[in-house]
Amino acid sequence: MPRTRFPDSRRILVVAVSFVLLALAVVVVPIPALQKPVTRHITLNATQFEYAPGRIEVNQGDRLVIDLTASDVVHGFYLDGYGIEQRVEPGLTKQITFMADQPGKFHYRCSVSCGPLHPFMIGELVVGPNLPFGRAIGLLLVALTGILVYQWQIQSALGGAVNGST
Ligand SMILES: [Cu+2]
Repeated sequence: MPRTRFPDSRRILVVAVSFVLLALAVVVVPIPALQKPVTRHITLNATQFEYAPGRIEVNQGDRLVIDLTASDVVHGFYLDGYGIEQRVEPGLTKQITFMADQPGKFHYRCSVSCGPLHPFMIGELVVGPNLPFGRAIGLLLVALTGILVYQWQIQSALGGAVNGST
């Protein structure tokens, strides 16, 4: 019976389409890496006993302009790794400007004893490394694996059809 041929050619079409889509994805994904580093304005509010936001994500090379505010008592800001320290009084704004040139995770913590839970007043700055190339390679590997699996499925399906007809 020739009915097995139709699904097989359909599968090949699916493989071809997914290959094109994945190839496009690989081409498109590295584009953000080509973007120039940007200046990021962040308002960071300190309150007993947390920062808002508690997590800041930037890309390596970005320039950060942090407007530090405090909404209750005097708080501080100390950024591990960068050695930046600032202190802010409630109602005022302190601007902290620096280049996120080191990749990694860095804690920022309150540097002014502000109450019983002061030691737990910690936030996290994530400076993403320039890994789009690695990401593209990873995506390519996933795509290749997918294609190989598809081809293997088609071959085993064809093999099954041949065996079934004989
Ligand atoms: Cu504090």
